[in-house]
Formats: sequence, structure tokens, C-alpha cells
Amino acid sequence: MSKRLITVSKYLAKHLRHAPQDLGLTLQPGGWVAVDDLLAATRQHGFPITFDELIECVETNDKRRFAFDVSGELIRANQGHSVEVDLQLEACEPPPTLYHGTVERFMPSILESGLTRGKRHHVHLSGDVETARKVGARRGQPVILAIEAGRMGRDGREFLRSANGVWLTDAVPPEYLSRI
Ligand code: HQG
Repeated sequence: MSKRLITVSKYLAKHLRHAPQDLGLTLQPGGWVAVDDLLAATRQHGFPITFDELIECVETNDKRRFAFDVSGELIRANQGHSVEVDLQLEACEPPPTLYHGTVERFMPSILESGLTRGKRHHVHLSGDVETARKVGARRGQPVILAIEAGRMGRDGREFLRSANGVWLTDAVPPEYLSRI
């Protein structure tokens, strides 16, 4: 991604996940906003994004953070929201093991309370160790946790999978966690 597209991606992440109201936007059910409204709002708020840039940002985004709906008229962030939104994802059966990347300084609290969602809607889990390592590395030397997701599912805990392959769940109690 070019420098400009990274800036566009950060701007979109901020407004489609956390602060749509700063652009005068309200997320529709599913987290959607009209593409035309979004582009108009970016112009009105002094950070104009062109339609072509928006398409390029959605298509080339390293984590596929954003998606258009089938009509191409709506756009949303696939996950990561802090604003109240029903992403309308269907619950699905998780693989036996999922992974979470974090850092040492959070470990005492995680081992005591488990993984909690903090400001976001869900705890975010990765399907592979490499992705979890990258998530953890945003904050320092990564620590990787393996989560017994299959057992959690059998114990009645719900998992959702976002369109970009991130696994979402409400919380992971400590008994399902182990450090690898
Ligand atoms: C930690 C990025 C103390 C947790 C990534 C994490 C991901 C606790 C931090 C997505 C805790 C929350 C989400 C507890 C969890 N005590 N610390 N009980 N439970 N934590 O950013 O999972 O680039 O909200 O380990 O790639 O790091 O934005 O979550 O370190 O997919 O698209 O609290 O965000 O994607 O941090 O990352 P975050 P995350 P994007």
C-alpha cells in the first residue's frame, strides 16, 4: 500500500469503526454507510477521498479491513468496531485452536481474567500463529496464546467470523488459554 492509501485506510478505520459521528454519519445495521455519503462527508470535513482511492483502498488493503456490499453502494469496516453496531454475522463453529497475539505486560491480567474485549465489541482471535504474532508485535515483543476454541464452542460459547477471516468472541476465560 502506498503512503497515501495507508493514510486513507487509517482515516476510514477511524470513522467506520469508532467515530462515524465526526463525519456526520450513522452506521446502518451491519455497519454499513452509503459510499456517496461517505465521500461527500470526507470532502465536507477537509479530507477529500476520491471514489477511485476508496476502491483501491478496499481492494488492496493488507488486512481487508473494509468491504463493499453486493450492490457496491454501501461500505463498512469488516471488524474492529468500538461504536455500537450489529455486524449481522452468523455464528459459526470455530476450529479446534485459535490464536491471540499480545505482549508480556498484559499477561498477569490476562491469566487472571482471561481475554476481555476492552473498548472493542469482541475479543479478536486469529486462525494462525503468524497472524497472531503480527497482531502482538504492534505493541512490542509478541506473546502468543493458543485458545481451545473447539472446547469453548462445545461449552456453548459463540464465535463469529468476520468477512476478513478474524474470529470474534465475547470473552475467553483463562481456563481455555495457554501460552505457546
Ligand atoms: C489485551 C488489529 C489486559 C489484548 C489487529 C490486546 C486485530 C488484555 C489489547 C484487531 C486483556 C486489546 C484487534 C486483559 C485482552 N487484561 N489486557 N484481561 N484481555 N487484553 O487493539 O486483539 O489493524 O483492542 O491482548 O490486527 O490487539 O486495527 O485488540 O493486546 O485484528 O485492522 O488488550 O486490531 O486490526 O487491544 O487487535 P485491541 P487486538 P487492525
